[in-house]
Formats: sequence, C-alpha cells, structure tokens
Amino acid sequence: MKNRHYLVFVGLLFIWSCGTEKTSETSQEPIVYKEVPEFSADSAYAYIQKQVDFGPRVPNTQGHRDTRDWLIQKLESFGLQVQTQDFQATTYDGLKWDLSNIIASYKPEASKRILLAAHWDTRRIADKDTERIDEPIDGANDGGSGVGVLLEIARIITSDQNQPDVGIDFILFDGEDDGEPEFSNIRNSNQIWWCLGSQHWSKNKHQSGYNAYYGILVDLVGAKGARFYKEGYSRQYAKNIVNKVWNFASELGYSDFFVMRDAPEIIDDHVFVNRNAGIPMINIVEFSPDYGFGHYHHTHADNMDLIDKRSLKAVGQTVLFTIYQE
Ligand code: AHN
Ligand code: ZN
Repeated sequence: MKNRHYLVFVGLLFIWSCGTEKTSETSQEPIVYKEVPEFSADSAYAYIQKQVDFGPRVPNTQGHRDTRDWLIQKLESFGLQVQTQDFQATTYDGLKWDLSNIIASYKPEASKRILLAAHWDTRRIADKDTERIDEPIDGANDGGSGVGVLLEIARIITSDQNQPDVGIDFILFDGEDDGEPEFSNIRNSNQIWWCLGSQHWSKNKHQSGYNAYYGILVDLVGAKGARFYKEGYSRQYAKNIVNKVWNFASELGYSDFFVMRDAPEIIDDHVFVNRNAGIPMINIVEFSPDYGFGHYHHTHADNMDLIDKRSLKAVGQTVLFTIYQE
C-alpha cells in the first residue's frame, strides 16, 4: 500500500515536470483539429447489403445495371452533381463489356479538391476457391465495402451542418476486378486487364484539365480483422499522404487497423490515377506483407458474413477526419 502511494506520487511529479517543461521551454502551439461528424458503420453496412442484394455486379448482367442505376440515384439524392462515363472495354478473353464510371461532385466550384475512389464491379469467377470456381462472388468486401464507406461519407458531408471546406469528387470505378484468372496462362501482352475503369478515366477525365490535391482509394476495407499496411505504390507516389492518414488513424485510436508497417506494391486503381492522371493517390487496402490478400479474396467467403462494422468504422472515420482537416 505504502509502495503504491509512493509510485503515484513519483508518477505525478514526473507528469508535473514534463508539463512544466513543455510550457516553459517550447512555444509549440497545440494541434487543434477541426470537428468531425460521426461516421455511421450501420449505415455503411446497409449500403453494402443493398449492393449484395442486387446480386453480383458483373458487367453486362442485370445486377450490374440495377446497381449502376441505384448508385446514381443515391448520389443524386444526396444533392451531389453526378456524371457517368459510359464506355466499352475488351476483357482478357475478348468480351466487349459495357462499363460505367460514376463521378459525384461535392462543392463543384471549389478549386482545392480531394478525390475519393472505390471500385463498384465484382469478380465474375471465384478462382481462388475450391468450389463453384466458375460462379461469380457476392463481393461484399471486394466491391461492396469501398462503395459502402464512400456512400456513407457522401451522405454525411451533404447532410451534416458541419461541412468540409474542400471540394470532393467521388469516383466509383467500374471493371476493376476482371484480371486474368489464377489458373489461366493468359500473360501474353503487356496489357493489364485489371482496373479497366480507372485506366479509362485516367486517360479520359470527366472534365478536361481536372485535377485534385490528392486521392484516397478504398478497397477491401470491410473484412473482420482487417489490417491496413502502407502499400508500395502509395508510398512511392504519395508518401506524405500515407503518413498523414496513418497518423490520423492512430490519433483516432485505430492503430490496430492502420499498421505502421510497409507492404509491397499491388496493382489497383490508384496506380493508373497516379501514373496517367498525375494525381497522388494512396490505397487503403487489406494486403499483408506476410501473406498478401485475405483468405476470403476471390472466393465465396467474400459475403456479408465477412463484413465487420468495426473495420468499416475505422476506415470511414479516418477518411472522414482527413477530409475535414483540409
Ligand atoms: C492484384 O491482384 C495484384 N490486383 C488486383 C487488386 C484487387 C483485386 N483488388 C480487389 N480485387
Ligand atoms: Zn478483387
């Protein structure tokens, strides 16, 4: 008992001495953050459920067309300025797919802009599964989660009395997830079959001369136990943004999710935004330096049972916080 009192006393002395030292010897201003609304993981979850209920969002299917119409209507209902970019692309096996990138703008008149992106299509096969390999996946996480988080951010910034100062463009890319199957030997050309929507947009922007201060891509952000590492191309093209976002996450108490550790580079939509559009863009993606993508990736385990609101909250609140500080 005596010992403990002593420890408390020494502890207080220590805190007191640190405190006085700080105020007397450094004149550093305390960092004052702008106030940020609450991100609702329940709402983001419902947006994911809605997408999954449309069925797989595989291009040239009814589920894809229905989801496209719903996304446009939803973004318009928030009062955003919505544009779609319809185009045709050829797949690795020679299909002609009708694809649509959906662009929704908040404060279109603002010159300082941030780009938030996710892909909304889903994979037509479950090539990493052991069963029903030729059937399309639900894509609750791969396709659904990024869109769910962005829709919730769009809902908040357009309805809360507290609004961010920057302009924001949401881009939902189509045709991200149709790279060659694991089991195929189509490695013929130097063409990349993934990310058809971002490849198209980055060479044909929705507005000539469009630019953004930086971009954040969210992909595979809703799985239970998700961990986000500092992905290679994000570090290569936008190191400061990666560090800023990871530090914000840590300040918000999400350092279990946003791990201060590097991961290798992966091909994803941000690569084309960086390379072709010249906009520094990071990727918040579940990709481990130890084992790569999660066990569910491109399997039928990527369904609603995989989705955990805690992961959605960590990512959604961190991205929301980031845009409110600009
Ligand atoms: C690779 O498989 C290397 N890139 C595709 C990234 C991806 C697929 N994200 C979601 N699905
Ligand atoms: Zn995928």
